[in-house]
Amino acid sequence: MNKKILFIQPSIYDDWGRVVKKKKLYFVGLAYPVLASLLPEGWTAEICIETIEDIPYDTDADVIGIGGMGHAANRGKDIALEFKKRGKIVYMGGPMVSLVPELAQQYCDSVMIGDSEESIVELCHDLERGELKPIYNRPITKLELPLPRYDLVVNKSIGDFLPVQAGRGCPNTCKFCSIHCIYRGKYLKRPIPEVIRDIRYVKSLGFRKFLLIDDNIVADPDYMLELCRQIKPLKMKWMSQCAIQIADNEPLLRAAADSGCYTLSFGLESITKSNLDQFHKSWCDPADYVRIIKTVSDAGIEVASEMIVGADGDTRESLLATVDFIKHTDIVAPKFYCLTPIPGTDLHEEMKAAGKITDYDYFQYKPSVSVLDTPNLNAAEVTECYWMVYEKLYTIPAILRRTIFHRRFLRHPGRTLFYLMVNLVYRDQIKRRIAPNIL
Ligand code: B12
Repeated sequence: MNKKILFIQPSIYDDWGRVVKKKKLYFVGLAYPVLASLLPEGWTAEICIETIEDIPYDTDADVIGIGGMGHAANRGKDIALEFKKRGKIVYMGGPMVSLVPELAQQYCDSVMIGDSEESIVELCHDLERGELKPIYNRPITKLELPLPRYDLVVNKSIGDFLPVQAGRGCPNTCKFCSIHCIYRGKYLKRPIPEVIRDIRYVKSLGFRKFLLIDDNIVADPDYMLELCRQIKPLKMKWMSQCAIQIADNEPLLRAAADSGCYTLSFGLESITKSNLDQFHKSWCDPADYVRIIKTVSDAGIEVASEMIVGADGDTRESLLATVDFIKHTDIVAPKFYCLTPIPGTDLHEEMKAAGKITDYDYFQYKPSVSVLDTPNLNAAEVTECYWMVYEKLYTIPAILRRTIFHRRFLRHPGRTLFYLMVNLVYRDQIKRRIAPNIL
């Protein structure tokens, strides 16, 4: 028996309904290399990344798997329908689909909710017997994985790093976060030797950098410390995202920098304390942000930031103050998202009950368009403020101040030039009204 799965990572639509295409995709997801590594005997896999490749609608694959984070699900559903028209068996999975499985079911034969390591094996066996189930939902309790099938993506037009995962989930309970919603505080860690095995393999493929795609690598500081110790001798460079607590753990911060960590992205969300309280993130104090950012940056790690526009306490003035705040810190790549009531999150329930959601077409939700009326700004005004903040932060003088006119240029010219490039890409996307991301 020879069966084949074609995994498709959909692109997104721009505001004019065109599929966004790029020459190069910098961040490759890990889902498909992991799922492909788990297929039972007799099954082969192919991965198509639509942002950089054409979709082979005339494929000889027996079954099509379609994922897509956030608003990529919207493109994903259209691809699913195209394949259905051609008589293919189509199933969907991934974070957005997991949150609204009933919606996804309208476009495909089967839906996978959450972790799919066990579900994918079950699906293959069911297909062999011709007994596909409409829903697969098998959360995993142990995170032990074979070597991901990086070979299926390395020859594509991708960046100079590959994704590696050490842990999944996050113990924090931020009200807006899909991860809290999917994992409900569950935090799974892989055995460190397994993670090191993956990093060694990434290195053997000729990559000198990796992206640790964990949701919050500092969730277990002892684990992270040991992981950093074991990464150090591999002489790799890496970046990740985590909670700001790392700034107050000097040995951990040093170990991370020593092991090659050169960028950490922090969800700062807001400089208004009441907004953080609204998000169930009261353990963060904006009064401490300047010190935290400086501590991390002084340790030799660049700080990228993720913040939210459209919290209850936001006004035009508070958002202008946010712009000013960022300009006076060492943040090298500031990013923003309109507060979005992702279905399944506590935020969604609260906003729905309060009648503040202006649009329930979930697959259309995107970070650049607000669907929430707030006490001071209506949804359209929030969207306008989102672009205003970006326009003000991504002027050429502001970009140069963050990069080649910043003291970091003398210490780390190579990585500063990389961030100059990232900032210019973001600037271009802002001009074209595409939410900044080096996809
Ligand atoms: C790396 C990453 C990115 C990279 C891109 C990676 C890529 N090209 O795929 C970048 C930085 C570009 C990015 C962008 C965005 N991201 Co992102 N990203 C991640 C991150 C950190 C890791 C993804 C990953 O590889 N995980 C590891 C794999 C193994 O896990 P997984 O993807 O969940 O897959 C498992 C299951 O979900 C399932 N599965 C996944 N896909 C599929 C597909 C099929 C067919 C099946 C059957 C199963 C299945 O099987 C896997 C194994 O169990 C996740 C957080 C996370 N923990 O996943 C956020 C995350 C996926 N991103 C998120 C968001 C919101 C975005 C953005 C919208 C942010 C923005 N404003 O720009 C954009 C959207 C970009 C787009 N759609 O084009 C949200 C998704 C929310 C949602 N409801 O869908 C997440 C969950 C972060 C969060 N805390 O909320 N992202």
